[in-house]
Amino acid sequence: MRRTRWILALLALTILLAACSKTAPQNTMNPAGPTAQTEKNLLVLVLWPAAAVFLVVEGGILLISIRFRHRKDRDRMPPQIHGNTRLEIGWTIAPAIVLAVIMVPTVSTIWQLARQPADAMQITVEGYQWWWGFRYTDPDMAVNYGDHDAIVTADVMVIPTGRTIDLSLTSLGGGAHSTAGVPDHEVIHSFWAPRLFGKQDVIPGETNHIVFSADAPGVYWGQCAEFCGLQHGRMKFRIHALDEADWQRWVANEKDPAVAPTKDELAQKQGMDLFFGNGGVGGQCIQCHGVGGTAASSTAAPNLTHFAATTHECFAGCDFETFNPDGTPNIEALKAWLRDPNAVKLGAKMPDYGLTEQQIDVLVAYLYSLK
Ligand code: HEC
Ligand SMILES: [Cu+2]
Repeated sequence: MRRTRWILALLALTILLAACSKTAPQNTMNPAGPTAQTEKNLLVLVLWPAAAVFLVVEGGILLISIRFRHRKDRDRMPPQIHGNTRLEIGWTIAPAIVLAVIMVPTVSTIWQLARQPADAMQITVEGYQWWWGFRYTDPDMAVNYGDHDAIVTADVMVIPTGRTIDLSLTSLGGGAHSTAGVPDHEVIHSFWAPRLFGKQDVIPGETNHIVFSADAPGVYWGQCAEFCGLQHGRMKFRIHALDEADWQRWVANEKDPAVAPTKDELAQKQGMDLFFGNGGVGGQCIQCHGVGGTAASSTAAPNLTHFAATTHECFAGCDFETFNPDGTPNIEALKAWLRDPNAVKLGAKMPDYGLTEQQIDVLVAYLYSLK
């Protein structure tokens, strides 16, 4: 009995102390932009009345159960009261008033957050099983090659600090698994970066919106918040807010096509040949992956045009770091991914191609040349 009590107390303490984590990149209580701030204000506003109600109700239960508990010298039943009109009217009206008052800031916040300013920057967020894609659809974000399509990234959404951004959220099929033109794996996700904005559902065939901005440069973490299958828990992303100069540099780089390796960069060149199936070997990669400025234009999997750009910190649903802490390529992580995606992320919609170590080496060299 004593032991159980100790174990329970320790468990409770562990849960409590977990709340003290210093590295809490997904802390709603630490907003980093106006949308998250507005949502937090409302949360806190409702929290206090809720806390008061909690104390009164739970305190009342505790008080009554202690005060009227069974004692040896007492009759089994204390006197029973039935029906008290004044009390009943009271506890019906009081909560109604509390709810009516709370409704005023709640409804006005809903309207406020639903506003879509005309001058906001437009980014389409695409939810796949199990990674996020980002499409920059403003005319001035078109790439400067081919058909001048939008800049597309995966895993990390890069934004300019202080600019209002209007996200259009859609759910799309993962992998090249469309059957007779009907995409598979279109499921409901939810987009959530707690320090920047609250959750919003991502529904096939619908377009939901989040309007937000980031106050300061930095990296803000987020993840899928609606169960969407096996790897839902590892469907993460990051939002990287850059200052104006870095943002301009990033945009200029993203607008350029992927740089093709020269003859002298032998490993990279061999990797590229394998990727595209030049010379008859390989070529599976381009069934799903797009590389800007080349014949690879599929949108079924993460776009790899600037896979090795420094802002592309993480890959495959941000499960793996693209770079080591010292900034060098995280070659081991990418090798493990190419050896067998399902071994490191069970269920991933990228098959194992039984690549040899030599093939993996040259593919890694090619992918890390895509800056
Ligand atoms: C059948 C479609 C398909 C094919 C073919 C395919 N991939 Fe993938 N690939 C995916 C999907 C889907 C993901 C994302 C999976 C996830 O995160 O759950 C992915 C992720 C990746 C990533 C991480 C990208 C990022 O930025 O997150 C790399 C790198 C990659 N694949 C390389 C390759 C290479 C190299 C080949 C050829 C050997 C290849 N892929 C063939 C579907 C495919
Ligand atoms: Cu999801």
